Amino acid sequence: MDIVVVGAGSLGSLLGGLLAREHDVVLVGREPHVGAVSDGGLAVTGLEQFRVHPTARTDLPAGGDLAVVAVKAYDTAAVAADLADCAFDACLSVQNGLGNEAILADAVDCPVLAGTCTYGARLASPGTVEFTGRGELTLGAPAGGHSAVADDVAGAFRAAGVESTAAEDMPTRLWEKLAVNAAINATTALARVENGALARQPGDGLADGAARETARVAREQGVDLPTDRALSLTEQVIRDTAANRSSMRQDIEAGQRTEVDAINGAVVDRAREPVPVNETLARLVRTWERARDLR
Ligand code: KPL
Repeated sequence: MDIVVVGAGSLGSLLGGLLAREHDVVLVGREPHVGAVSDGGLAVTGLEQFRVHPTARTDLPAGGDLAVVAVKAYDTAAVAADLADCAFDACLSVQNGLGNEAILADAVDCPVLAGTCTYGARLASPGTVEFTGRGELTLGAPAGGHSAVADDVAGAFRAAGVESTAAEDMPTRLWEKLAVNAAINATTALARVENGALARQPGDGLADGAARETARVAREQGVDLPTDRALSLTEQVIRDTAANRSSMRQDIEAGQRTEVDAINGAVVDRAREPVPVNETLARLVRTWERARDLR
């Protein structure tokens, strides 16, 4: 398969590296990472160690079989506008937050799949991505139901050793992932702790509060997400990624804008009743971003 990974950050680079073992991969990203990959290939370190030689570039190619969109949520609209001029057979979002697929689907002329990915990765240096957590990729039609395209894409990912499942209940999966991200990302970023530190907080901690509120808003939106399920998934991810730095903590430590609008902000925007924990987390992170002129 000809696969273009749009967004060669930590997750995009890891997925691109894993997929390049089986498929023709183009990684679209920024300098100096792109130059390093072009010159010496992409080194994957950590849980698996290998080097692959995907094509790396800073602009989109004309098309391909699949575009995997892995850019930060605040860049989705810009990438969607660029993808509108390309010819892809399918597009898959593996981004954090809600609403990315709708933005893509408005712009492109091919099926758009939603994906949730729990693989852990860290860009160690230009040309090197550290594989920090073995997870899984779940993908399917954003509104739910069976998708033959999702079956094909999941099969292509599995052929490259990426644990992947085509799912028919993506709305629930997306809200489950949102609850986990709402709980973990801002709290670990603001407190500058590894994900595992949240396991040592009392049951009424901030992370739990954010997950509870997110489950309630999901139900308000007609998605069946029991509070217990949101809490147990959050606990499980905290355990599975205990040593990892969340993507929002990585953003803050790199002095970059975060995805808070698409995570805690998305919960606040969709809530019918007050969501004070998500609101406070979103405000604190936005205060940090404004102080650095990042928004
Ligand atoms: O997806 C993540 C992220 O960091 O964005 C979690 C699941 C919180 C793992 O770190």
